[in-house]
Amino acid sequence: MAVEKKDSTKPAKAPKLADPIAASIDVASQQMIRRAQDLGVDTVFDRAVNMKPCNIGIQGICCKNCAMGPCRLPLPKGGIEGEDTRKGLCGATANTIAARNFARMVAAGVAAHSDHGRAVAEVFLSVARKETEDYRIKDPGKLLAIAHTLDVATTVEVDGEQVDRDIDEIALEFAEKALNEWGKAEGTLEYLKRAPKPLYDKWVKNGVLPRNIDREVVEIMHRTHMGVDQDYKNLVKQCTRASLADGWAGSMIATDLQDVMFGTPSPLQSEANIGIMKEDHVNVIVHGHEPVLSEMIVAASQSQEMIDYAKSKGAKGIQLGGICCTANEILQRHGVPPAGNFLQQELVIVTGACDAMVVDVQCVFQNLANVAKCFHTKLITTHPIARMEQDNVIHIEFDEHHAMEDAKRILKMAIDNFENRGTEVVIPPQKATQIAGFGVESIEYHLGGTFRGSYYTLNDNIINGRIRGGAGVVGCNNARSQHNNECVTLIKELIKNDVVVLTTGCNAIACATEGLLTPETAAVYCGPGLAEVCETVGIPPVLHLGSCVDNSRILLALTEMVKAGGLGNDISDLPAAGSAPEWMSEKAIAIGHYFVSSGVYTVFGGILQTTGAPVFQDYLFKEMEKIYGGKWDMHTDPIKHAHAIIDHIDKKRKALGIDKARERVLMDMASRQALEA
Ligand code: SF4
Ligand code: MSK
Repeated sequence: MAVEKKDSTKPAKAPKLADPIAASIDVASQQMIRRAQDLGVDTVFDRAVNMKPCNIGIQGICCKNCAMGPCRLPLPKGGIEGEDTRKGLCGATANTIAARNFARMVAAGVAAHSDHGRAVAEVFLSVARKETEDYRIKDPGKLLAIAHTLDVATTVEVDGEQVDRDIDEIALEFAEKALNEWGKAEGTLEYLKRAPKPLYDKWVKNGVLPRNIDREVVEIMHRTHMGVDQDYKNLVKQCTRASLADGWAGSMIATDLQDVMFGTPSPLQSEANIGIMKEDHVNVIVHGHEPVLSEMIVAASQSQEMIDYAKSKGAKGIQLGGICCTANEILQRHGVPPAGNFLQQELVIVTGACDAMVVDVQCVFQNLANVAKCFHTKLITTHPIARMEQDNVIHIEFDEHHAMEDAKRILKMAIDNFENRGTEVVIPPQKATQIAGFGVESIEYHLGGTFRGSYYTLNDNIINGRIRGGAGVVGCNNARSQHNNECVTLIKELIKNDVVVLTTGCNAIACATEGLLTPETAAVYCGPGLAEVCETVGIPPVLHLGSCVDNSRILLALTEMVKAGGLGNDISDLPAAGSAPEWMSEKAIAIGHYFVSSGVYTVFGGILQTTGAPVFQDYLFKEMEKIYGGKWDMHTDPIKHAHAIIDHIDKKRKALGIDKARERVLMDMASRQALEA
């Protein structure tokens, strides 16, 4: 056969450029994508049009778990008729391969969240041992409230009477017991007892109580090694064990201890989008997930010493901003505005006004280094486990024992860099106002009031039909779909249909950018019932609950709804659902699986890498519901996605016998009068 030779004299094809309007619904992002293209700087949006995903990998049916592979098991054209005979060299079926791949995503997601949790617990131990002066316990009330979860006594007997125990003693015992949850030799995780009793009993009955956080991750890696667990149902069972160790322990401990050390969030006003950057200020963008360093950067940026230093270099002050979940952490507690979400990380550098970008762990593009090289931006990595190979990246390893010193060193570097900006600074003007800082406690306060602080009022409004139900809409952006479009379209459809939304992560930043996080949104976008409740109480219909690890707050909010009564006995009885419309991270799979294993119907946008193994996918999409009351689902179209959630909520309302109440609430005045007559 004649082989056509490549003509090496032909110039290489120029890479295609993304259409900025097709790439993002956000005008500021469109402007920055265009500017990057004009300057010859490639961004994720351009790379996405030049590299298509592998058609077999995307279906979850490529195995590279041993060197006899990769073995690829494409679905036959026209689907499978009769027996599915596809198998790898070792005989692994499509179900085994897809389940192993899925399980490894769960393991990576659990590891990421929980390692973050461990780092926070270690800092908390340093605080309890008085090894650092830079951090302290800001919310002792929260520590007292969670002490019981690890059997830490808050009182001691003195002369036959119970008196308050010393808070430092409580902190030390709690810190040691919390860290033990990662590697204890016996028993099961104590934190899971915070779940409703019927749910906990379900986990006991099915033998999925996690033993310790690290072990469940290690066991997934063992089971998915070549030739170990070759039963997809048994693999899914281990996914449940590991993901529960994340949602109800690793992530939950992270959230709790961050609140204890840095303060429990309460509602506050801020802004969002690239337009928060200021031309005449030193702009420092923090990005990643762990708030331990960024808390210190916030404190240092407010110190007179640093403000004076910035002024001495010709700036009017220091403007902090965030990307991804580090942004959410410092937004929730200090009102520091996010400059953008996941897909905007390169774009903030393209402004030419980013004097330093400080990154810690997770969701950080390696290409930031290439973009930073085209501008004056100092890119600073700070975590020993997250470095970059490019030589323009500066590594300043952060240590909680001299946290303030490290933070000031980083800020000084940014301030010194202010004078190196080029003349061509372009900051898009777009920014939106937002109310953020919600949590389990503040929802209770806002909806229950000072004297009746409980979820009773929320439940009551669900029972009487003003609120149809609730949805936790969380997760990332994904360059395979238009930036922010799925998140925003889905949420608008939900609130139009009286579904109150709890949001976290990059989805929350998308909502903030599009102006959905203000109480005024209710009158514009909500159905009449939800609008009435939001206007009466003064809250947005979309409540920002924080970062990725703060999805644990959603689990606890659902638990409070069960406890408040009137909506069944378990999370699976509630008219509620979970969703990740633009997911991309392995952490999203871990979150989805702990939601499902906690009884929540959970819908993902885009595509789940399970479609190439229909039997395994059916197990996730149908069979899991019979065990835990929750199941996976997938919808690419955001409107269909929203209506799958609404249908599920209506099904649950019917089962609870509260569907008629909603019909009454939604009757217009004429129908009411006709009925009264
Ligand atoms: Fe192929 Fe089996 Fe090796 Fe996977 S484990 S690469 S299916 S031989
Ligand atoms: S940062 S995991 S892109 S939400 Fe938590 Fe955003 Fe997803 Fe990262």
